[in-house]
Amino acid sequence: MKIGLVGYQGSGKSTLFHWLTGVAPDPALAHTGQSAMAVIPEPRVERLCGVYHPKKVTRAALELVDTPGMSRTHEGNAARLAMIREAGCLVLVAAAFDDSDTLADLRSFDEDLLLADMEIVGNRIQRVEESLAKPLPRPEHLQLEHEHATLKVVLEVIESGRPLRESHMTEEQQKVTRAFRLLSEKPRLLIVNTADDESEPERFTSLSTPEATILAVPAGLELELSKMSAEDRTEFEREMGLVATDRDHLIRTLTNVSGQMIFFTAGDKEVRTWLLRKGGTALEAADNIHSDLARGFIRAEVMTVADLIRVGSERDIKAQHLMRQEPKDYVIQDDDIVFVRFSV
Ligand SMILES: Nc1nc2c(ncn2[C@@H]2O[C@H](COP(=O)(O)OP(=O)(O)O)[C@@H](O)[C@H]2O)c(=O)[nH]1
Ligand SMILES: [Mg+2]
Repeated sequence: MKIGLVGYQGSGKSTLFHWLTGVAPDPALAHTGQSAMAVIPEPRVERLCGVYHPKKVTRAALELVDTPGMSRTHEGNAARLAMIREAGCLVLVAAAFDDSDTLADLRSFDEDLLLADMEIVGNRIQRVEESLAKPLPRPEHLQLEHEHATLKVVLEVIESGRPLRESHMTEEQQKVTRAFRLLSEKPRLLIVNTADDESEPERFTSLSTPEATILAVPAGLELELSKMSAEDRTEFEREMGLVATDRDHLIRTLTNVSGQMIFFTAGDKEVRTWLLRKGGTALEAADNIHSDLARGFIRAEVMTVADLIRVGSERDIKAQHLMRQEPKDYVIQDDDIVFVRFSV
């Protein structure tokens, strides 16, 4: 899943991208969007290494895309919106390090997304109406009528100013709108890019709601700090009385907001974390590892990291019957270590 960093020009998207991925924004890619991975920190990996002493450790990563900033004047935004459409999750960045009206920017950006959705759905309704005015075979006519009725309801929600992500769309509505990749349907995290000397980040973060988590990050400062040696950094933080942003917390929050989770595979060769959508099954987990594992899936053997650390070895896990045999449709839980049995 691509996670798009979006927002108005100059809000600090590229700065945040640089800090989170360690990859410097390339001016040549500024208009097309630039993608890089941000490794997901997971302290349980170290604990698994204590059990397996693997030759290799691999961590799952989020794919971040630095998109060209939207213009407040709406000029040239169509192409930029097309890029945002490809993302499965959005990080909305708003400036709070200058004299920007941060909260107004967040609100108005959300309105821009709603307007874009309104236009797409409205245009489709119009085209369906044109088709319905012509003679059509009955099954096609019925299908278009159904699409028309569904889209009308969706349009009403958007016109009421409610983002689709908060409207609990029915499966039918989702089916009809899926291909449009509507913007207000995407899950999103709000990041307020604060000044180096921001003394009251709570004025933003306290506005978080269950639907919209707001994090405050001095992205410019964090990027500078990340370029320093550990010693210089500690010294600098102490002198300035700074509390470093919890980058790990940010990345984990983003993983969660994007509707994803991680699961583990572990052995003497490799300890590894993998991404899976929340609610994903053993079969989907197998498919993420390799499509062959999904095709030949027999069963998954599942234990938890907590159990393994507690009893100390796989042998004791088996002896204490803590290794579960799970079928295809088992829903993977946080803390699961998965071993897929398959036939070729
Ligand atoms: N003081 C300060 N300046 C920042 C911060 N983040 C970005 N900037 C500056 O704001 C300008 C735009 O930042 P950039 O990341 O390119 O924004 P983008 O257009 O959203 O990609 C650049 O000159 C940055 O150096 C910040 O946290 N503090
Ligand atoms: Mg930029």
